[in-house]
Amino acid sequence: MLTRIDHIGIACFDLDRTVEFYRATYGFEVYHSEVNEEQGVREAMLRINGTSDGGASYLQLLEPTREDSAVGKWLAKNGEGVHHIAFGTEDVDQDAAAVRDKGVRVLYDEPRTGSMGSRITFLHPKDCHGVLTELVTSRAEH
Ligand code: CMX
Ligand code: CO
Repeated sequence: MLTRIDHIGIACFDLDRTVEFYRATYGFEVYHSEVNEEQGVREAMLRINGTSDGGASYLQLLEPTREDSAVGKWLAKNGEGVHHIAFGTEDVDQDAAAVRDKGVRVLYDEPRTGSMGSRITFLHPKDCHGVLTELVTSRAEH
């Protein structure tokens, strides 16, 4: 069951400058940062609030590490902005299977590693009314 908005993924050209914008404008601090080479991103997670399922909601700021990555390609085409939305679940395998059964393309056969050791998969934006959609189970949940 999807129980929260885990994060909003925001593509940017310069992670440090974008982090500084969110800090100076809203007072949001970096909760965690990492490079995910498989996804081709350098990212910063800004924790916005805790949620009733024991998880939390974040902004995920994303700078591409290479031009041919998903975020790199998207930035070249669209410029900066909202790249994807991620729903949190305690069981990404089960929810991905359920969505696949409804005819939505799930991009990975098995979930891959996301922020902070989470397990993630993606639904094709063309099957989701134009929204690239991620499903995520955070490490604490499995
Ligand atoms: N939101 C909405 N639509 C998108 C999109 C996005 N983020 N990215 C691509 N599209 C659309 C394109 O506009 C294009 O539409 P048109 O054909 O109408 O022009 C279509 O999807 C195909 O796009 P593309 O530029 O040819 O890109 P690809 O098909 O090579 O890749 C996708 C698209 C979704 C398969 C790829 O971005 C992907 O695998 N994404 C999942 C991984 C990811 O995004 N990782 C980064 C985040 C990591 C994290 O969250 O931890
Ligand atoms: Co994400």
